[in-house]
Amino acid sequence: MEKPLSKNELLKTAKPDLSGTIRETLANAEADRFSGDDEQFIKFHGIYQQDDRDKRKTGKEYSVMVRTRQTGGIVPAAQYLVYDELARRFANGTLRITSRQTFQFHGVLQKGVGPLIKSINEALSTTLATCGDVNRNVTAPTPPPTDAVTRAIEEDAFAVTTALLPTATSYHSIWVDGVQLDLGLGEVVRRAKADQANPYAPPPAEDDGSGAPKDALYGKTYLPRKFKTGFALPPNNDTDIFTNDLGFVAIAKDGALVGYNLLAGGGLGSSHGNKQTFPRLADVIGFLPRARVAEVAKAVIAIHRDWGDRTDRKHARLKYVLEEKGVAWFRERLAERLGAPLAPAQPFAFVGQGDPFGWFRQADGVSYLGLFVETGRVKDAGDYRLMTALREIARRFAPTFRLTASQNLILSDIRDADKAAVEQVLREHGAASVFAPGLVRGRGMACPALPTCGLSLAESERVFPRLLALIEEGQDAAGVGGEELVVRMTGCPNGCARPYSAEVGIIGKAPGKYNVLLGGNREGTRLARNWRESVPFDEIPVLLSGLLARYARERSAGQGFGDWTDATRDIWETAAA
Ligand code: SRM
Ligand code: SF4
Repeated sequence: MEKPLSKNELLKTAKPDLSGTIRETLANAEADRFSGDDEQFIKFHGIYQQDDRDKRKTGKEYSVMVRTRQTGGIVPAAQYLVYDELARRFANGTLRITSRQTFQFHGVLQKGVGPLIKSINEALSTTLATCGDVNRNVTAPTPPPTDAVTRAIEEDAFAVTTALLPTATSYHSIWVDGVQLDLGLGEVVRRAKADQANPYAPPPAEDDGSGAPKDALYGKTYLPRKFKTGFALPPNNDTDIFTNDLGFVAIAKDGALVGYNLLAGGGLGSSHGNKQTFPRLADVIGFLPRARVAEVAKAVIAIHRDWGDRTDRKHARLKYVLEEKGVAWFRERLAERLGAPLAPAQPFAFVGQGDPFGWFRQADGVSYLGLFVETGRVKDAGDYRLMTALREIARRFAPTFRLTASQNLILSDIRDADKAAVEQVLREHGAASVFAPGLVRGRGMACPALPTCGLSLAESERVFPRLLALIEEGQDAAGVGGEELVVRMTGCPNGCARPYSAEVGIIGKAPGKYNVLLGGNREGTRLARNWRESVPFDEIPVLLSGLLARYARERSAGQGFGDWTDATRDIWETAAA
């Protein structure tokens, strides 16, 4: 007997324009939240219904999280200034850089969501399809382009973004068209616009004569599940490319970008105790010339659309299609859509991942500055006033903001003559810690978890700085202080900060308890695996200190901690005992 479609499939079928009853809820001055079904529709509009989990004992306080789209993490200074204003006016006063190079606004009350989204569009971005069963933000290497190859990758990332945007006609009619706003943001928004077109304008809906608008790529029921696309330029795997559903690894020759190796079928989410769900790294499928990048991206999306599991959302990602049907099958389906098979993949190698910190030359007389942003949270807290400092820098020096896939920030296009003044602004605002975080804090990532994430089982962002400080102490005691160590933490096994591709992954199991994963590598090309389960938070640094001491004694020259743990047999035998 055929399995029934999942509830979300029925919702999409009933309302392919994804409008639900969002309009009605917005018009109801009494409503403090979106209804059950609308909680699914609003995701396609870049919105998640949340409540403050710290306050649940005294009743639910509803708000939403809103996610923007920033291809390759690029945010012009004028757009940043709009976001900064919106965060303070409508959200919780912070901006959260995400692990996919976007910004999230947390704590937005029902009344603020309309003005917030309208203003994001006015500032030439969008929240369309940053969540939901569609292609999400397209990631790309963060450093600003410095040559023909890096410029071409940036162009292609935007081309793929445009090619994969859904039509979703209700988005613009609900949030943008005809919505009158006077937020007093006039000058800020005018500068963001500067008569340019929005790079995230969706494609026109196809008219199939039935009267109902149809999306040429996504059809009426979109994809079976979320879909993630990224670009990487070896040797730095800063976008963690193997964890994407669709990855393009740039292949350059003689200073020119000749094309991409196609990767497909990566994804990390899993559920505790459900063996049908698991993290998976993408397979290398073949090589394509640069000119075909958008066409190939659409073909891969179409395979997910047509073959992904629409009966079980926990089994609906493209990774399960690849796992079950195999790479040869996938190559055949792709060849059918493209008219011919792809050429064999070209050799490539990653040697590491992570962001640059400090000053780097970009062009004659122009530099960029890599900044460490602890757990991606741009905020003012006590003497640390990063949010105010970045506002002043945006106003005075107008750099391009570039959000990294490790939740950090690059400010590019800074004139050499302004370097000292930019640095001074950060120091005067108590943010000197942004310059040289070291190779543990600078490589670390944690997901938001409590109090905003409805799925979290344990703390993450709020306890991560303490955990890393203790791990650094363990490194110092072992005599390996200052060495690179990629530690990532999440409040549940969904893996939003990609702990499965870290050297040390810490994954929430229950309040105060975590699974500890070891054996991933710095290049992000090997998955970490479960080492110990349900470890109390305070015991994690103690256990790791013991391992670090052994690592310092036993490692071979140049061997990273992840490689050493992967190869050290008795660690895994003890774990199994
Ligand atoms: Fe994620 C769901 C936050 C990157 C896998 N993710 C969520 C939600 C929206 C919770 C929810 O559904 O109610 C989280 C909102 C928390 C909050 O309060 O902000 C959330 N995910 C995040 C962010 C903000 C984490 C961060 O520390 O930066 C990242 C936003 C990225 C963006 O800008 O688009 C984020 N999420 C990821 C990644 C990493 C990546 O894409 O590189 C993953 C693992 C890769 C993957 O997709 O397999 C990831 N998030 C998930 C999953 C598991 C999906 C699965 O296949 O099982 C969920 C749950 C779901 O979809 O049902 C989820
Ligand atoms: Fe929430 Fe889990 Fe994602 Fe963390 S990993 S943000 S707890 S869904």
